[in-house]
Amino acid sequence: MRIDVLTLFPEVCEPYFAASILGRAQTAGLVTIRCHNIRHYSTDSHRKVDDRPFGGGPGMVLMCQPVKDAVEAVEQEAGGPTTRVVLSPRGERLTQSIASELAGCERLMLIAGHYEGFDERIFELLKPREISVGDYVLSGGEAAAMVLVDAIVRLRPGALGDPDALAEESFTGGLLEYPQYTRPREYEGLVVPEVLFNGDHQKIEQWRREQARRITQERRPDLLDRPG
Ligand code: 9D3
Repeated sequence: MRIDVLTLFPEVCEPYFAASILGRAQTAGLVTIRCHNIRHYSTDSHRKVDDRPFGGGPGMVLMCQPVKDAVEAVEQEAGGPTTRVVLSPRGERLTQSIASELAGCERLMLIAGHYEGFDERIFELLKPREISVGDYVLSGGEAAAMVLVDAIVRLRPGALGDPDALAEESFTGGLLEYPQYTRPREYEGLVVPEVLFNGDHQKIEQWRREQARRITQERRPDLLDRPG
């Protein structure tokens, strides 16, 4: 899988993609992630990428030219058409099911703006999917792109060190995590539940399922109402 990220701040995204699971997935050849500076594609003599909105109003608007040219140049480089995604507060809210769908793409292009909207014609020309990472305001799409890449890459076969981890996730699908403990057995008078020591793995599984259901009921009853 190849993921290209178009952004005004590639230097912010690159170290994130180089670390931990994403870095290892790249070293292992499971995924290639490339960041590209939209500014490099501006044909303006001052490398301008945004301008004031027609009709007035606050903020700046990302111009069509640098974005359109960047997408076309990078698609050439990537070896063909890509599934295009613009990170935008007005997009559909990211879910595990959307991440899973995008993890099935062989070529992905993520486009992030920074504290500004896109010229609407970018959407008409590029026909991207628009994705938001939640109902709060970020100062740019970079953090959202990092979230999306992370959610996607860990779903690719081999990306997680332990193949049981993904299976466990889909098995307990939709529930919040059960309580976990590690050494020591007692800390500041707080003891680890006895059931975890009796060696009865069926009992342990049952306890964990009950706990996961209880915590989900308490904190996110909405998760129990729907599948996935
Ligand atoms: C209508 C005024 N603002 C919309 C809430 C303008 C605006 C603010 C901040 C436009 C873009 C941004 C930067 N945010 C993103 O690019 C973004 C985002 C977000 O802010 N929240 C959740 N998901 C995302 S994905 C991209």
